[in-house]
Amino acid sequence: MVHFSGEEKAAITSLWSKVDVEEAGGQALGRLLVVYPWTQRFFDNFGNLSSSSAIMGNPKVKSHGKKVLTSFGDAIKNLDNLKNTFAKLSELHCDKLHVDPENFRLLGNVLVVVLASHFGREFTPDVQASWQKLVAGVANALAHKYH
Ligand code: HNI
Repeated sequence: MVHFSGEEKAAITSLWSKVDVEEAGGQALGRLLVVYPWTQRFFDNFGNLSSSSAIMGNPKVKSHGKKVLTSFGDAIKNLDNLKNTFAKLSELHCDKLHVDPENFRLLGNVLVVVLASHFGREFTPDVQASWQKLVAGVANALAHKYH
């Protein structure tokens, strides 16, 4: 199980307090769909995904991205307990949605890119390392119930 030091927790929480969840969530999910187009097949009810500008401007992508990133906020409140926190969502993504867990890792990495481009020099190597650990922890927790 991942363990976060006090410094890592502080780095994660302090950046998180400045994240615009709607904006960053929409960017992260949108970029996932653009950069890894095979992920679009899970969202065939989202309407127009025919080009990168259609994807980035799609209101369903934005609102679902916000939902996903809001759920990351629960991770940040439960850094010592990610597995239990994501147990229900793991079951949902496995049994109902059939999302390959590799996609959780892709989304986590895209989120790190979005944060880096938004925060620039404030996103220091130490802050990045803490966030990489977080997104890996969330991806593992979401994959935990797969069988
Ligand atoms: Ni995901 C629904 C959280 C990654 C495909 N997802 C949700 C919901 C949450 C959520 C919260 C809403 C659940 C509900 O309605 O009860 N998803 C997360 C988190 C990650 C993630 C925290 C982080 C890595 N989901 C992904 C990925 C994919 C994905 C990578 C596909 C590539 N998720 C879905 C789909 C739904 C979904 C599909 C249902 C969407 C809908 O409403 O039709």
